[in-house]
Amino acid sequence: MHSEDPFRPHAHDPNLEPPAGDGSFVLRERNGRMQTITLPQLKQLPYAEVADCFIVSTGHGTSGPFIFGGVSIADFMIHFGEDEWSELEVVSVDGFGNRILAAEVGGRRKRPFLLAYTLNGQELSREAGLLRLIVPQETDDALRQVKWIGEIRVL
Ligand SMILES: Nc1nc2c(c(=O)[nH]1)N[C@H]1C(S)=C(S)[C@@H](COP(=O)(O)O)O[C@H]1N2
Ligand SMILES: [Mo]
Repeated sequence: MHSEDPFRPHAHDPNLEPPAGDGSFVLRERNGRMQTITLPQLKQLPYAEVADCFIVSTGHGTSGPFIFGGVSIADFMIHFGEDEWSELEVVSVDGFGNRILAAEVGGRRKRPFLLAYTLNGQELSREAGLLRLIVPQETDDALRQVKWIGEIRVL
């Protein structure tokens, strides 16, 4: 992990050596409690798909359209009993991160923010991030599309 602020990435180069891991991550709750959540656990939660997603990079072009599938951030937070959160930090194991505000994911969204573990109906490969934050609305520099999620902090 590098030492820069994960919320202010300095480089847009793709990570050519995907970090180790099996897709599990740590949820740090508002009360400070930590729990490890595995991909099989996530697969028990309601599944949602969002089509026509693009990964838009200033540095290396646009890819897509993709259908990403997984659990919506809203369902995930409800399931884990965190109903009074205001902000999440989603941080990858390679030190890349993004913040999500509750107001962005509230209500019933047609194109929900996802903890995605499928791409076009197949499991996400390690190269593609294993478990990845998908923000369908982001169409500029892909800084919100966090691959290899390692920790989610509830604030
Ligand atoms: N964990 C992690 N996620 C990341 C990055 C990264 O370096 N590490 N780079 C971001 C940037 S800048 C881009 S352009 C996209 C690239 O996604 P792709 O590999 O699907 O093209 O991933 C985003 N998510
Ligand atoms: Mo990027």
